[in-house]
Amino acid sequence: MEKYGYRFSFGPWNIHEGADPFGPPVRPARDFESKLAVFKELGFDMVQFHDDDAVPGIDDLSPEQMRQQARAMRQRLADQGLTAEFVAPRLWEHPMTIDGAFTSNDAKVRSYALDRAKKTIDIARELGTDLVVLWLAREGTYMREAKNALRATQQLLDALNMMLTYDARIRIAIEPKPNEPMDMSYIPSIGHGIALAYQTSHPLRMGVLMESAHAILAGLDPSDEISFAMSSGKLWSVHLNDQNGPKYDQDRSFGSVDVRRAFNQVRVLDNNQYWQVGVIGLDVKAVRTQPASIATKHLRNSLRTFLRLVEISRSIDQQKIDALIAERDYEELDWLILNSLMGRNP
Ligand code: 3MF
Ligand code: MG
Repeated sequence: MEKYGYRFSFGPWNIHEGADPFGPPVRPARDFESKLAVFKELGFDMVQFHDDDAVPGIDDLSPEQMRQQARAMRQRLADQGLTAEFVAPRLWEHPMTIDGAFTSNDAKVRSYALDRAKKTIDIARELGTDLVVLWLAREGTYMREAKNALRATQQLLDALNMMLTYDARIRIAIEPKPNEPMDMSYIPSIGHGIALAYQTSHPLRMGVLMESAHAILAGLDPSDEISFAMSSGKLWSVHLNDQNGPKYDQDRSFGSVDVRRAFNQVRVLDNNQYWQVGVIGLDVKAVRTQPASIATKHLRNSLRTFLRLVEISRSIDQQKIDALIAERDYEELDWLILNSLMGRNP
C-alpha cells in the first residue's frame, strides 16, 4: 500500500469492548499483545499511549519499577517494528480527579495531578518519544459557579510550566475538546490551546493536537482548525475521525459522516506537507453493533479513506481551481470538487 510518506497511529483504546453509558460490553476484551498485532496487519506504524496503557497500575509502582516496565514496553514495540507516538496522562478515571485534576478546587488533587504528569513524562522518555499529549478531560465545570475560570486558566499554565521545566526535552500538545465528560471545558478549541501555549515559559515546546470530532462538537470546521494551528507551526498531531452533528462524542470512522469535510482536512494537511511534521493519528471507535471478530474495520476504513483522499486531492487540477477562483465561479468549483469526490471528471 502506497502511504505517500505518511505514518499512521492509533491508541489501544480504539479496539474496545463496545460498552456505552446504557449498556455493558458486547465484545470480549483483547489483550495488549493481540492489539499490537493489528497495527502491523493494517499498516500502522506507531502507538498512542495513555500512561497506564504503557505501565498498568502506575499509581502503585515505585519510580524504578515504572521505568523498567516502560523500557520493557519499548522493547515489545520494537519487536513488532513499532514505536510510540506520544504518552498522555489519564487524569480522568482516578477517584481523586472527579472534579478535575490541575483545576480541582482541592490542593491535594492538584498535587496528585502534577505528580502523575511527571510520571507520564518519565514514561514517554523511556518509550523513546518526546511528545506528551494533554486531553484536559475534567478541567471544566458542570456548574459555572463551582470554579473560578480565571484561576483555572492560571492553574493550567502553572501545570504546563511545571511539566516543561521538569524535562527540558519534552514537547506538549494540548488536545482541546469543548465538552464531555464535563458540561463545559476550559480549553474548548485549537485557538484556546495555542493562546495558552504562547503564555507558557517555553512556547517553542508547546503545540496542539486537533481532533475532528472535538472541532465539530465546538461548531468549528476541522480543516480550518488544522490550518490555524499550522499557520504558527503548532500542529503536532491529529486525531482524525468523524462526528454526526453536535451530540455525544462519537469517534466515527474518518470520512464516514461527511466525506467532503474529511477531504478538506486531508487537503490542508497534504498541501502543507504535514507528513514532514507529524503522524496521522486516528481516534476512532467501532460501532457497538460490530461483532468481535471483525471489530477493527473502522481502523482499516479510516486509514484507507485518508489515503484515497490524498490521491483525489493530488489529482485535482489546481490551475482549474485557480481559474474558477479568479472568475469567482464558486458554483463551478463546487461541482468540480463534488465530481472529484464522486469519482468523475466534471
Ligand atoms: C476523548 C479523547 C481521548 C484522547 C486520549 C489521548 C480517550 O474524546 O479524544 O481519548 O484522545 O486521551 O489524548
Ligand atoms: Mg482524541
